[in-house]
Amino acid sequence: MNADNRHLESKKIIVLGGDGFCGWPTSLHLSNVGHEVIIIDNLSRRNIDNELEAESLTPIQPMGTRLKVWKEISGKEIKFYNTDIALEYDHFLKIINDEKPDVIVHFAEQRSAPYSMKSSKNKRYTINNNMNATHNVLCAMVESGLDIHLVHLGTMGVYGYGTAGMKIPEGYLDIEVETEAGERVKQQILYPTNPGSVYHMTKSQDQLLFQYYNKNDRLRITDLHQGIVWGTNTKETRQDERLINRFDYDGDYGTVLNRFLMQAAVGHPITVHGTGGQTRAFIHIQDTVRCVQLAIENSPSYEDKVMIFNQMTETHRVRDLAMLVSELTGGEIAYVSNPRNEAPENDLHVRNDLFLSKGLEPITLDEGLLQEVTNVARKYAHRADHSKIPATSTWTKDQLPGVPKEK
Ligand code: NAD
Ligand code: USQ
Repeated sequence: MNADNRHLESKKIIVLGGDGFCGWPTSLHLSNVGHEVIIIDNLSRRNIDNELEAESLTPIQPMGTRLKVWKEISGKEIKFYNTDIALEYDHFLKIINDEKPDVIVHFAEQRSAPYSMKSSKNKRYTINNNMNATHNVLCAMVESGLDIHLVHLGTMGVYGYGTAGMKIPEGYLDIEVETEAGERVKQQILYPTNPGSVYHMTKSQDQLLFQYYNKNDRLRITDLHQGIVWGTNTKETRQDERLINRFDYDGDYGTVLNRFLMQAAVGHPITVHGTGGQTRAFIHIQDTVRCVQLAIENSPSYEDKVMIFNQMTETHRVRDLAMLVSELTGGEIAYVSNPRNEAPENDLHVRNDLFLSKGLEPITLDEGLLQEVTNVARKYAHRADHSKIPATSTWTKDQLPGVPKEK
């Protein structure tokens, strides 16, 4: 028996957002290890590419081709519904009632912080889409009356990055309060959120929805507080070029490490925001799919509170990543002014004992970086549109209300 299906009991799993960067390789992995997988996606991410006139560096195929190739290669069928879970509640509920899943994995949110900060329209879209998507999932779970385990992809960004040197716990903070009678009483609370963008704020709100529905309707929920995902392919997406995963590099959707790798590969300066003193949490896409599998296999029971895992494997300072990529490739580093409103320097220490205790064996930067540069960034460099690289979405606009313009 291979390590991936050691504990396998086949389940019916609906993957919301299964066409996206994390959702597609996760769907293939869960199908490969023997689960029945159904994807729901409204293809909004592909439409946003059209809107931004930006494309994945890798040549991703239409959903129909992806599923046909997977069937040819694995013999396994993945069903697909094109539905907007934020806007088409009745259709979504009908799918849940018809399919009767054991598990729902929820990736289906607008996930770019810069995109969420571009304009009022983008802020409102991100709030409407993400809040309604998550709330509709919870309502449908209750209304169906089915016993479904929800696994949601949250973010490390809900914690904020000013933790005064302490290790960020997995979701909950132990506190002590003083009662009227002067006694000290211990309590556990959700770690106070400190989001850094409208997008990150939706993930903070998601946490409250989960806490409420867990308390009121005893829903079984796992929330995965994921760090920045890097890398492109997994064991499954590597099997045929037509299964390739997306690779975002544009100023809105490209995440920092993949952007640096791509920039170095195409001869663009590596764009460090500010001093690059920001420290963030990271995880490779192969570990993402493995973590989701582990979360499914370790489902909470009715008595449990919302189970929260920190889904990250390493922390790095942005300028250190830039230097690492530069040493590996000879790429030049450019320190550019920071379009975001964020702390210029921060330390970050994170607990991730839960996944390690469940058997996660993390892929480290040392193992995967060079392979990523050679097999993906350099291979598809000819598809890059250099005009899409600069990050142009600013967090605060020049003139703040009530603040006099500087002379
Ligand atoms: P993505 O944009 O590539 O994928 C999200 C998918 O959800 C897309 O295919 C999109 O079409 C779909 N979707 C969005 N709204 C929908 C709706 N209303 N109805 C149906 N489908 C909808 O994003 P990703 O990088 O795969 O991220 C997936 C999840 O993981 C997100 O919730 C994100 O917040 C979280 N996450 C991502 C990262 C990262 O580095 N990529 C890190 C931490 C957490
Ligand atoms: N940065 C640069 N140069 C760049 C791009 C980014 O220095 O060219 C800096 C940013 O200023 C920021 C850091 O790198 O300080 C991370 O930026 P990012 O775009 O890689 O990550 P972020 O906006 O936080 O969002 C990404 C995903 C989001 C997920 C989050 C996890 O898009 O969906 O929730 O990572 S976390 O950061 O842990 O909250």
